[in-house]
Amino acid sequence: MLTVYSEDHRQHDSKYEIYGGEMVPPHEMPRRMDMVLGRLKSENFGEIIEPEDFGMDAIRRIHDADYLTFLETIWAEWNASGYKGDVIPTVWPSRRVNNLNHMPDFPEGKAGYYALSSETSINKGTWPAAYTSAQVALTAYKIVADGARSAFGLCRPPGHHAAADMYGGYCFLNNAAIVAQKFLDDGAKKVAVLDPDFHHGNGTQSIFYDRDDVFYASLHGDPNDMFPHFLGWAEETGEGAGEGCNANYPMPPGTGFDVWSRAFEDACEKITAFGAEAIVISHGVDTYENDPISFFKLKHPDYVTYGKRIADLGLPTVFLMEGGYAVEEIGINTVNVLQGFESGV
Ligand code: OKP
Ligand code: ZN
Repeated sequence: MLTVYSEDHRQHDSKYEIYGGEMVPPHEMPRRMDMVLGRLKSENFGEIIEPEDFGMDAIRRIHDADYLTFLETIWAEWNASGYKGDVIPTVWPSRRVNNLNHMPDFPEGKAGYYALSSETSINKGTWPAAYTSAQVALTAYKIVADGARSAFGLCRPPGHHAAADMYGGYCFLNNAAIVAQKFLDDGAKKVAVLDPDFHHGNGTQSIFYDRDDVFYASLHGDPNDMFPHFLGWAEETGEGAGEGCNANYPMPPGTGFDVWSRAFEDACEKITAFGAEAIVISHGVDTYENDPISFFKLKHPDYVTYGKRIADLGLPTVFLMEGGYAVEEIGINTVNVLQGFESGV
């Protein structure tokens, strides 16, 4: 399997994340990619190639123009306003303060307008890094569209929390949604996005919620106990034409592979019943037992097992990196899934 990767992600390197009332270094850090690259190489997994530049068209199919302009310009505006740090939102439209007919001029207001949450800082290089991350995803797509069974986009920053006009959860552009839409625009009738990342992919769900051409399935920490807290319940099954095309599997703290893999099997069966012609995997490995911000209990071999189950779907498959914060072990778990997949092809 080819891996697509660019060094451009290093430009997204914010200093701080607000976590538990403290300013800490972001859990989503550049070193994550070094660990995945190291494992890909030590396992001789396959060639690692640079992304092509496909421009903005596929990105604009998912994200609103005003939101993209915001991402491109907010750091410079923030900096010009006299603020010294990273862009960190501190005020949001809320239940009683929410006249969205006006976009505030001041950058703090703009950040709050577009932000899901405050842990996601924007620094000078965030936009070029997010742009290239989407190009990494689109290049992985192209490899599969050209006939390969699978490809791995080693994306950073990740994407599944980003909606049409919202960033947060370390995400800016929804790489998985961009690729799913590209499959459709190039002729596929039905595509699935399967999201084993520990967190609910609220962005992907919201982008496709009323549509019957994309099936979204997510296994994640119960919103009662885990970010993003306000989406990801099992009752969310899609709406309108999309009714029945969304499947959420929220699970409680301590969930191990016995329970998790049954939910995974159900998601796989639903995707087969849906009739997907291709699949995008939101490849997060923060389900790992030692992940510092998560609470599932998957172990190294479990990743091989579910990677093989993905292969059994028999679909053209684009893997896109999402989360995983047990940094020293992210490479093992990430590559285990890919090796499990290849053993099942
Ligand atoms: C991104 B991905 C409260 C905690 C926020 C954000 C986690 C984002 C995970 N401020 N935690 O799905 O791995
Ligand atoms: Zn995650």
